[in-house]
Amino acid sequence: MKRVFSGVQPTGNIHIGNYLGALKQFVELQDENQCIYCIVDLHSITVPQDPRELRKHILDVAALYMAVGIDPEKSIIFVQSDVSGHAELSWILTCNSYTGELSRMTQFKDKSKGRESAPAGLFTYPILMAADILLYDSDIVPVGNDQKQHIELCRDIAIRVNNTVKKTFVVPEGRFLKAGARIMALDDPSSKMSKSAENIHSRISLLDDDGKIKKSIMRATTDSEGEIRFDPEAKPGISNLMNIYSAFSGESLEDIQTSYSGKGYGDFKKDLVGIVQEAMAPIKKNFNEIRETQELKDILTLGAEKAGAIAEKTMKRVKENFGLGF
Ligand code: ATP
Ligand code: LTN
Repeated sequence: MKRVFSGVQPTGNIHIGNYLGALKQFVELQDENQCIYCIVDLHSITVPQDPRELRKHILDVAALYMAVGIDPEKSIIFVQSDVSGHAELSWILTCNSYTGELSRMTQFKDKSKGRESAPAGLFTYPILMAADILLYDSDIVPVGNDQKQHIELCRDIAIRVNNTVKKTFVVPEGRFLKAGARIMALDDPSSKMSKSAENIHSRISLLDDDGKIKKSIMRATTDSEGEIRFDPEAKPGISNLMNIYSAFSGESLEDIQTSYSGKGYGDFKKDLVGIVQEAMAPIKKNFNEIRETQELKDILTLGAEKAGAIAEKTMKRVKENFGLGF
């Protein structure tokens, strides 16, 4: 059995980009692997958070994990700050990382753009992510395309430690889905769909009601050509919508193109509204059933115990290999 690890930040409303890029894979992988899914609250404080909102979002993500189909009987679900090994290993890896490689991370460059000085946590964020992954001897890391560079860095750090200190870490691999790996903003197909964008119609959150889903899709940016054809370069708006259609329906892009030949964007969008509404309905129902229960907190407590036991073993090995302690 392979070990799978991934995480989502509790920073806002999880959207269909997060779902199609990451969460959908989490569910698919859990039958044949040992899966560990984390709510990465330590990552979220790289930017200022309101403490009350943060606590709320942590439970929201936990409930959404379960609402999309992650089964706590099969997978471990836990909160990052509940296992101290993440922060501990992160420091050890920081001492084996270089400012040069961190400076090349495009996410850091984007998030620190225009600032004279950026929070140090934003800079070292990928090291904490590497610690998350390496702490569990993970083989596979399911994520969206935007995390490719971070996974590469994690591999580089693992290989470096294995070569220069002692063979300590499993070198993991990223896993990316074809159709959902990079869902773009509905109002601006040149930037990725994001939790933090100001315009709420740029994204569809998993808990949006049917009216909001309809509004966001019907006003999504397309082009003046009116032809439903997959061409991300020339027609990024409709291509993004086709990707979403394909990821939710399971139909190939070619089949979608054929079945909508001669039809207009209005018809296509109306059908997409139905598909997305139908996919979101059970998620919302499941979420509402679990979100306010004690069971949810119990699952996180048990998850932290299970994750903590694995992490402890790794930390013992790491400390021994580095000569830390006595
Ligand atoms: P956002 O930018 O929306 O705030 P994020 O990338 O900062 O999200 P997370 O919430 O931790 O951070 O992302 C969780 C998972 O969702 C990651 O695997 C990430 O790659 C994936 N993901 C985020 N946005 C998209 C997107 N637009 N398309 C596909 N996958 C995405
Ligand atoms: N950086 C990731 C979230 C994340 C993660 C991880 C993903 C933190 N630690 C470990 C996979 C494995 C993001 O999506 N922004």
